[in-house]
Amino acid sequence: MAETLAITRGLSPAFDRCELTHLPRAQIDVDLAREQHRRYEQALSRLGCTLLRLPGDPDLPDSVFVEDTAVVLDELAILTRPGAPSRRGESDAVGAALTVYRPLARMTAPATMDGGDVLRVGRTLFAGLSGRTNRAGIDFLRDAAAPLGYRVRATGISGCLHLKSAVTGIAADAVLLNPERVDAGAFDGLRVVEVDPSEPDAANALLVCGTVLFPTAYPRTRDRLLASGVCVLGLDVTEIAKAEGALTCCSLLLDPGIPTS
Ligand code: CIR
Repeated sequence: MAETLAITRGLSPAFDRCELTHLPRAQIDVDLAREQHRRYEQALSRLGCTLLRLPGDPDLPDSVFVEDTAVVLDELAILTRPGAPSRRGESDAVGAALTVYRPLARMTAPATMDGGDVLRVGRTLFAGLSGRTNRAGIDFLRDAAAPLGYRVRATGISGCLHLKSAVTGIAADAVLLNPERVDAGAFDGLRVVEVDPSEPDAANALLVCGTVLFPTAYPRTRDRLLASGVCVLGLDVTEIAKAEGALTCCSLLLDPGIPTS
């Protein structure tokens, strides 16, 4: 089986000054958030990932959310230009780590994109048009990825931060989604599991080596996942959720074995 490298980044001491868009600011227990993040990393290791852990940056409150800084394909990594200006300094450290494993392309203005807006299913990249990712960002992604054989599909979302707040992959041929946030019709041909209507934030799950990491806060949707035959591992991420973060945002997963040229 292919090896999986998980790039993560430690929690910034300034984590409680994170960006917030859809949530009111609630007091974050930063020590507990750090412990929850440690358990997340531990779960990735246990599931077979090799961890590459970058240090958190005291000047970059959201730097733990490495997913947003890059879109990693088999052939290329695209360093994004995050939609929130406060996050644009995050890409350099991630780029320095990724350059060992992939050729890099760097997104330039006026394009903006958060990696949380890009969902890969096979050779299709669903790209969320959001408050963080603009049309120019999606065009940049298409220009970089289409010559490599990827199809890029702009996908509308509503009422949430990123595409992956609305839909994530739970198997090679299946997605978990909230139909209030994204049109299920966009995922034609895939098996769709819907979140329980009482758990609108439950669409972010992280598929790692055949197991789905999933927040313990959403038991009804977990039961739907189990009923659909998915193997689920629960994680408590309440403090990370207060920063509008979820499971996919805290890592970049890649096959380190794919050659750089
Ligand atoms: C932000 O607003 O940018 C951070 N507080 C949360 C980013 C979460 N990232 C993700 O879901 N991919």
